[in-house]
Amino acid sequence: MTCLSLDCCETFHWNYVSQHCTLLTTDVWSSTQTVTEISHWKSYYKGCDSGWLEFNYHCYKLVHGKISWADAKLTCERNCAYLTEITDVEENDWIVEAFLDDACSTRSCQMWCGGNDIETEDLFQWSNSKLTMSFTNWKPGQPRQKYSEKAENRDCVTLSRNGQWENILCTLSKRFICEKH
Ligand SMILES: [Ca+2]
Ligand SMILES: [Ca+2]
Repeated sequence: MTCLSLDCCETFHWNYVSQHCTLLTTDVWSSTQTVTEISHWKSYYKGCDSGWLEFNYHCYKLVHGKISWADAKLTCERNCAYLTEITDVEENDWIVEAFLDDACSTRSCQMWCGGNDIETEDLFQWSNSKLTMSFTNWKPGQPRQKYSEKAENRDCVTLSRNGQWENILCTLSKRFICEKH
């Protein structure tokens, strides 16, 4: 089915009489293939593309090229995804275990996530949803540095191997994690 080969397709309707499908972008999720069946339509959840790992109906991918936060954001968007938004401790722990534990050889290794205070200094939000952070896991002393003028220049958030977050210069080059759905 062509729906399955479309990168941005999340869920779709398949009419098994007329043999055509319609893309959906609803938030109706199921880990099983068939969600509902109404008249001649069946709804499907596509699941994660190969190379992406699934957690709580979201798909994640570590991208290894080290680039700036803005370029990382753009790269995720080109894959119909966004820089990962970490909304609770379970998601934070899972990302560390799934990606950083293996990919990091040093304790100081860190990767971009979607957190930033680019729009308003000291107001940290997620780039895709624009939501203000509720759950946070800052490294002690973060997100403000000892000298406030330093904090003003540091607007982008990384996740470190130990699970803690750090607010650093957005122009630094880091690997990053994209999230979908
Ligand atoms: Ca998330
Ligand atoms: Ca800042």
